[in-house]
Amino acid sequence: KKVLFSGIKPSGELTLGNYLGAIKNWVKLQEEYDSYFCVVDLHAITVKQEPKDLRARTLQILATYIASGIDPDKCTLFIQSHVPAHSEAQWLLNCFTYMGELSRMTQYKDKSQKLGESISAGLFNYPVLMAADILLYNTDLVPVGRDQKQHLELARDIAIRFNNLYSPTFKVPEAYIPEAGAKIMDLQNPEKKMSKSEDNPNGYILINDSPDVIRKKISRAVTDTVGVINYTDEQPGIKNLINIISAITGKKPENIVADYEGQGYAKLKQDVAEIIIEELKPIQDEVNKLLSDKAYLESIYRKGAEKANYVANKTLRKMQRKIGFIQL
Ligand code: AQP
Repeated sequence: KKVLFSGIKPSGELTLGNYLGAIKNWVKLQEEYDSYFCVVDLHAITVKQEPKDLRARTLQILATYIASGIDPDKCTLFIQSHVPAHSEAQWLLNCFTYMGELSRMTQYKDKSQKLGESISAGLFNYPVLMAADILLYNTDLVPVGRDQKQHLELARDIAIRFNNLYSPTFKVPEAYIPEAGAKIMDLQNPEKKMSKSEDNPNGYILINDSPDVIRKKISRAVTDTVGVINYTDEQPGIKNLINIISAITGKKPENIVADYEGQGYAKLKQDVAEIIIEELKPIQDEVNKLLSDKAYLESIYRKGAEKANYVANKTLRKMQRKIGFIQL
């Protein structure tokens, strides 16, 4: 079986973007691949985190994976910091990555603009840690939203560079960017992707939002003055709502447009809200159930850590040997 790796960072509550761009697709892919799904807590601390919240969210994300249909018996579910090889491999790979490459990453540029002087070195190095995550498991495929494509390309470049410098060590991973849900946009600013660390809560739907909150946020979503439902870049707000329906129902955007011929934005918004509520309700109920059984969650991440440590340490030892470290 080919290997698949992906993860989400516990830097905020999960959004509909994380769900449609990542988790929902993993559920399908797990049948076909030897899958590793990680909660990437080391990535989360690249920006300031409250320890109590970080702990709670880490478990919540793990529970959301399972509640969404990721099967712990088929996949390896683990927490990144339980596998120290990630941090160590990152150091090694740092020495094969150029400052110039990292400073060209758009996510870094966006976030550093927002944070100014107080940006951490960790945020700058973030893509190297992501490369380590992926390369340690001999990953073939990395399902990500479109926003992560550039980071994945860097991981490929680093792998190829290391392989050429020493000898074939890493499998060179491919990105898998599913069309539906590839990029869900901010409801208040549909030129920007929906993000869990966005300040304005009206911009995102949380997986955990109540039906009333979902209805309110969708009804306030920014649209346009055209007044006709089309699927076009000229109407990014409407396009985003259509994309959300498409990602949830599997319907093609052009068929959704046809369904709404002659109808107004209010009807479209009402329907989007109900479709989201119906999709999220069973997940919310299951997450709550899982979170009340901490012993079960612990058994899952312990089992996951054991398998992940075994595989990751093997790759790490290989890297150390090739670099020229004396091994114990
Ligand atoms: N808006 C989105 N549309 C589609 N996919 C998305 N993803 C994130 N936002 C969208 C996908 O979710 C996965 C996990 O992402 P992450 O948490 O590791 O980092 P991120 O991409 O930086 O996510 P956020 O929500 O924007 O977090 P913050 O605000 O903390 O930076 C990835 O597969 C990503 O593509």
